[in-house]
Amino acid sequence: MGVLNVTPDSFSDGGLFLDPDAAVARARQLAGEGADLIDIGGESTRPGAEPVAEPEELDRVIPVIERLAETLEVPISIDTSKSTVARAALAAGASFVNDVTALAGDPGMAEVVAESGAQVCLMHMKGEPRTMQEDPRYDDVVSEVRAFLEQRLTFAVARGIPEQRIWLDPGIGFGKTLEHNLELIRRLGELVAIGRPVVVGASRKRFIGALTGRAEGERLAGSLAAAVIALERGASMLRVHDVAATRDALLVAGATLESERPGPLRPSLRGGK
Ligand code: HH2
Repeated sequence: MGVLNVTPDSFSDGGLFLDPDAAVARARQLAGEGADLIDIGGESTRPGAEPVAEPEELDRVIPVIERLAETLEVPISIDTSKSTVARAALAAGASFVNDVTALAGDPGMAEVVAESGAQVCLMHMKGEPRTMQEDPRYDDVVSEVRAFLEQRLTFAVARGIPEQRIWLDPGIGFGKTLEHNLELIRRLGELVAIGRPVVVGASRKRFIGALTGRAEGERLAGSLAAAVIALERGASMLRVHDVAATRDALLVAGATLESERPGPLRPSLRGGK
């Protein structure tokens, strides 16, 4: 999953792709580098981020999706927690909804996903972006995240979204300390055991900066280490900014692991199954 933030303030690519021409070119570049899905977002969820009003979010993402939908050879994901934005994005050609609130942020979201036939990623977050990094605490982070994801999965299915269309994500960096993030990746198998494919978004995140002392743009090597371990622990999709390098790392790691154990769950991004 290649990240495309059409925002002025995202933590690593904020301001770079706010111009629709630049955003469209970036999406094509990510697809050319080997992304299987392009995740387009118009609202930053970095720690401390302020919410974006719906008209502004629509203005940022819809023109880009409209221009890409007909020509891009890979599916498009809309990274939003607003049902109106998801509905418009799906109408414009997206086929995947990446909701960092796991359908809990907007009461209309489950229905939009259910009716459209789109796939959906349900992510764990403790609190909300503005305040989530203020001393997050868990008894056992993996058990809590697992219980939350199971509960949101049950909710989504009860609201008419077939289980086969649902992906789960521990939400690296969303209300988690460095240790919480490392433990979630280390014990990812406990989340894979829920039985749905797991997405991991560790790319360029703050915990990598905390370990390496590097700024956002210099965290590729650390991000690749996290991606490879996540793959080895059963992740099915990695949400990343640096697609070409990640693809190579995953190809080599995947080929090396292949003979040892069955590959991770690889659901198709195209047929909804
Ligand atoms: N991380 C971010 C945003 N959306 N979605 C999923 N499913 N998983 C993630 O880990 C995740 C996500 C934050 O990263 P980014 O989009 O690069 O930054 P920002 O939120 O500042 O736009």
